[in-house]
Amino acid sequence: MLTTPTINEEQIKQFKQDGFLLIKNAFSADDIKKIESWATELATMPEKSGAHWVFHETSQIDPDIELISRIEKISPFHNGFAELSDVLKQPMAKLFKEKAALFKEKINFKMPGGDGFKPHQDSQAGWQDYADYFISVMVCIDEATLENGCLQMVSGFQNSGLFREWEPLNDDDMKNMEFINYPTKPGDIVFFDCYTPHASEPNLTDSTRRLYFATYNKLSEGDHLEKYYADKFKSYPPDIDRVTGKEYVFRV
Ligand SMILES: O=C(O)CCC(=O)C(=O)O
Repeated sequence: MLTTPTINEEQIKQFKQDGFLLIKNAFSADDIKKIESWATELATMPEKSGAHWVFHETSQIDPDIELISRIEKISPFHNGFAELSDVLKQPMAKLFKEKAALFKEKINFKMPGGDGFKPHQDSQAGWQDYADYFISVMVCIDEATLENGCLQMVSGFQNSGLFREWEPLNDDDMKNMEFINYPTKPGDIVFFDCYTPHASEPNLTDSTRRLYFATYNKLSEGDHLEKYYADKFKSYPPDIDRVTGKEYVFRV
């Protein structure tokens, strides 16, 4: 069994103040060894329609190389990640002050040559069609550094509301924002509010940087995971389900 990460009143205060919270060594070395082996296993599981969702990208270093960019919708198909997304509900419930429901989850693989993420708020991706508020938690699987594209977070903008839907932040939005690098080690976790601006750089090193992200809403706002993925399937299905010749555009 995995350890359940704990969160104290001081940390809850810090989360409310900054819009995010880094907890170092939230998972032990043994736990992270398990999580790492699950992520490796997941990447070798056959891609098939109706299972976990695998997305690929072209390497920023060598355009002839195709990489796994991310795998989504994991818990329904993997007992280990089902356990992980379940234990994370407890600290989430402390932040929500009520029970949490899993909304979505993914591992961003950021293999060597994997692209970065433009500055954005997560809710810009149409999330408010499902619930008013979400919190995500990142679990660091491989060390994330300045060189391989660690998270960059902006403090204190979580109460600014949504800048706009379906487009990342622009220069005007960001004129008063300071993006700070948050390098993390395996076992560290970061909670962040769906309005907290964040970004990351590409991975131009020769090793993979995997981060697991699980997003939750308040249970009183419903269980939306199946509906969210059914809706997303129509506009941005996993690569295995794509129609040849049709263009699919990643937004935000
Ligand atoms: O994996 C990363 O580097 C950042 C991920 C991110 O910002 C996102 O998925 O919204």
